[in-house]
Amino acid sequence: MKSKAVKIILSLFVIFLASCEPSTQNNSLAYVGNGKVLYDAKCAMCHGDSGEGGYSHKNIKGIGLTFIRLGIQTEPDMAFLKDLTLSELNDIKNYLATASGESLLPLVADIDKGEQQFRASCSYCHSLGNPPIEPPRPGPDLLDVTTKHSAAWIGAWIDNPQKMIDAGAYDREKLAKFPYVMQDLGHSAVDVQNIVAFLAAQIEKGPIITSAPVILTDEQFEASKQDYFNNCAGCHGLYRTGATGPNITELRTQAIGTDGIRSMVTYGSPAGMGNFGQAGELSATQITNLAAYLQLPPPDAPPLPMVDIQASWELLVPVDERPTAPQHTRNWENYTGVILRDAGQVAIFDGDTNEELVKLSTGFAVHILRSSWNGRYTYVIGRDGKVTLIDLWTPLPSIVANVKGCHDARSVESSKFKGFEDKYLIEGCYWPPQYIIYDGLTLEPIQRVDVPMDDIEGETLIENRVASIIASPHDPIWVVSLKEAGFVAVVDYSDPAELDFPIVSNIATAKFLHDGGLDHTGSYYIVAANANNKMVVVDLVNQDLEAMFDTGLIPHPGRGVNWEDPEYGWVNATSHIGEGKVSVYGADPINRPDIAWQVVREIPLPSAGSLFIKSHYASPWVIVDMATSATGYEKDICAISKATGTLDRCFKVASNGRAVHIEFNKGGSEVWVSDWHPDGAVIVLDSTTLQELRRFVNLQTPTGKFNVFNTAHDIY
Ligand code: DHE
Repeated sequence: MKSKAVKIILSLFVIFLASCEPSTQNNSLAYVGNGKVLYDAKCAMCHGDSGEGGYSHKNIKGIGLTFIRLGIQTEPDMAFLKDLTLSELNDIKNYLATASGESLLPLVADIDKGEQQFRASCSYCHSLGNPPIEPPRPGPDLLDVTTKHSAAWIGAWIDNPQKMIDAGAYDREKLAKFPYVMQDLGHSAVDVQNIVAFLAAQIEKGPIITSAPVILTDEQFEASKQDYFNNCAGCHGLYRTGATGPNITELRTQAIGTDGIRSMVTYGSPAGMGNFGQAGELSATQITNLAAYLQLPPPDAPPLPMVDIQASWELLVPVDERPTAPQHTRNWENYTGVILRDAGQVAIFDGDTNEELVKLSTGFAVHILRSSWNGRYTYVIGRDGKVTLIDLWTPLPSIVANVKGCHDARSVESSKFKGFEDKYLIEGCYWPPQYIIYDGLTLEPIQRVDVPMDDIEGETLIENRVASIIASPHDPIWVVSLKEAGFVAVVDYSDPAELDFPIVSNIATAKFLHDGGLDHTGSYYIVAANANNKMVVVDLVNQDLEAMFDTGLIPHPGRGVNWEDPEYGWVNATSHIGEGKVSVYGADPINRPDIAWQVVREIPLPSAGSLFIKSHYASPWVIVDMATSATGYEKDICAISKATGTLDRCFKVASNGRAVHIEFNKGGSEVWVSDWHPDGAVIVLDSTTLQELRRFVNLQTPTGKFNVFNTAHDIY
């Protein structure tokens, strides 16, 4: 009875609206064209490409203006269209009168398949009536979502979140409450429809019960341990307490649940987590096993005592058998070492002749290269803690020594202060919590030092990783970032008689220190405390904390970048993993104290997921990657104009994989970018026009690139 009355009122309303229809209804092609543009932008997500039904299952081809207006008045999910003018609605109507196309969506959805899809792809970000977790899931609970929105709207949102936001179909105030916009996971329309049907059916059943973890055999446990070490430990810690990524100790992973872990590892997140499943880096079985492994307590990690480090040392060419001058006429200062990560190799290119000179086998999953003080030697550090010493003066670059001081490592640096050039080398370990000092020319182990296990708040740590290390140009010291502790340790190498290479002071800064480099004068070490969204500035002259300031979500500068901004003088900058933004900050406390260590420009990027930013004084551009973008920009780089401080352009450079890490040639006329893929390449661009000059192909997983001169002289 009640519904009949409603229908009568609606009919009267329709008649009323019809009487208000504009008298002129233009059917010309121009109007149809405009109508199509409007329809595509505002309506196609719910009603299908040509009004054939889409997720709404209502064929609206040939619909009258009156009914369009009625829908806007009565359907809450269409209310966002109320700002369209009558003439715009008329254009849409005219387009729908001509549109053709058939719906491919089945009328009946498969709820069971929808449940599988929900578990596999939605269940980290969204609970379904389950208790909240800490830190909270990034998206809302969805148990009652189908009572708040129509199936058409939910389908359209899952299928195309960005288009829905652009259309104004998602309430912006509500959207701002979430840390990031849901990514398009690439579901087919049928999958989307199934998920929506599952959500509607679940209301009656109540909270979803998460899948139980699989029981791992000893072999599977060991394989998952290795998968965790290779793919996860760097960000989450060997003991999983979190750093660049969040805490994933077993209490939290059990609360996230098997489905949630699987969905996160498969699809990643716009906040920086890699999409290991989607990218084909881990198989579905590996991910399922990893989800079980992560819900068990972490196994204890082994020590690496000095006796084992000494046993690993190999001196292949003693110093007195090495050349005293280059044994070739090449411009070795313009060599560039390219890391071939998964091959465990470094390829060395002659930047003058564009020849690949050698591929040398080094440590597993090689991480970075550092140059000796004048560049003659290259030090290579593998994630397996193996340090390799390469001599560039032999006819072709060759390995002269190697040693392993850690089970897991990311950084190495030689002594560079006058009088100590390359006398010593420090290797910082992710595990065990120690650093090792070697003879800089032979890699003979000299000293192993445990790092302190207290953080800046006085808490005792189970893991304290050595992150970036820089040799100060002002004193015989290295500054060493202690990640979990939040201290920048000062290691003195001036007292070789004692051979104990102690930490002489611990500068309290912020926890989760990661990567950093020098300012343009070499007087400040600027490092990201990335999980704290801060940059930390250490004064190398006074050896104390100069400043700390917020930039954005998970700053990740690499060694950073410095240039002279026309308005703000010398500046430095960082991009971010967690948001699409470059923060430029004043870095000249002498001439511009008013803005020193303050963010002066925030330059939006089209995507989060940036890992590196770099320039060269000879280039007009600051170049930034978005290598871990989960929103389709992982193959692109962006160029920021130094002259205007604005984003000039972003463009695709990588063909097969992710565009990652930027390096310039010695003179700064070329930019080198890696296409990070098993069938990868290094793409070389003109550093002014940004046109492609050449590419070095057939490179397995190229990542970091280090020009000898630029690395030795901190040009970035
Ligand atoms: Fe790196 C620098 C740690 C992932 C390529 N990386 C650094 C530094 C640290 C670090 C501490 C600074 C060293 C220094 O300057 O002394 N990196 C870590 C991690 O913990 C993390 C997040 C996860 C992991 O498992 O290792 C990680 N890094 C990566 C990658 O996935 C990259 C892109 C490719 C790879 O090696 O797997 C990568 N990191 C690099 C590169 C640098 C680097 C190329 C040096 C940048 C420079 O220009 O100096």
